[in-house]
Amino acid sequence: MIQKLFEKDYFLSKNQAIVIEPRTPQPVYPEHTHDFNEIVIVTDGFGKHIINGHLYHLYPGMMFYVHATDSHLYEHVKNLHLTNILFKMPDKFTFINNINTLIPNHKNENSHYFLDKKCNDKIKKLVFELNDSTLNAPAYKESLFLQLLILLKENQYVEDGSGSSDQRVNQLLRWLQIHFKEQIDWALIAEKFALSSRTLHRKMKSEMNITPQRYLTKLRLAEAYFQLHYTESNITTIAQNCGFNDSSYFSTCFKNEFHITPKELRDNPS
Ligand code: RM4
Ligand code: NI
Repeated sequence: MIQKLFEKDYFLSKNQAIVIEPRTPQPVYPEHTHDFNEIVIVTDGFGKHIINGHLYHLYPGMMFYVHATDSHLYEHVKNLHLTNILFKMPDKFTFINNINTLIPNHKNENSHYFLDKKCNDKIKKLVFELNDSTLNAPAYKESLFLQLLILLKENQYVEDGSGSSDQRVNQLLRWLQIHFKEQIDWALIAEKFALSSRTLHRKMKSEMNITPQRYLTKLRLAEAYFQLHYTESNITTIAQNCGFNDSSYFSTCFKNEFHITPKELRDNPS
């Protein structure tokens, strides 16, 4: 039975349409739906977010929208810090309407975005004021929320290979989150996002202290761990599913990453 969360447990009054729930950290949290919506900003750490059956790896600087009826959960969290912005259904807002036009209405693929770092301070400030209980007038809160929605919308990356090179690196990372199971040709991918291989390498090293190939391997291994744990597929199939052609190479990488072999994990799920 999927748990359902109710607004009466999170919102103080009928007039309150928005509430900030910091999750520092966000623990593992089981699958649930809501009668309210969420905007989630990842401020620190890592984790897996599974929403409507789709897996997303969370990294600092990402954000996503959760519609009330989406069902989602958090897994494999590692110091995951989230700012959770809960908001009621649009008809419960008094002063602003049509907020739906500022929120993507997709169900899965494009619900996760990277945010441009340059708007971090503005977001922080708006979240802080939204959370300030000395300024409780609904009109004021709604106006802050409206500003936040616009700011988020304007600073999300789309995968069109445009923008600054930092933005394009972020687009590429997001693309990889979706396509990591496929065979990756780095030269082609770099070209797709208008980056030279050297720039890609240098930016990832300096920003994340990781090489592109290592990052790809991490995405694949995290998925493999998940499949070993939660599916019945055999190890060779899982290796292939996750983009590894050679299952003994897969086992070596897996062991390096998790200090346990795929077989040990399968035989001994903890
Ligand atoms: C949980 C988790 C859920 C959210 C509730 C309000 O810790 O973040 O996603 O719906 O809080
Ligand atoms: Ni939720």
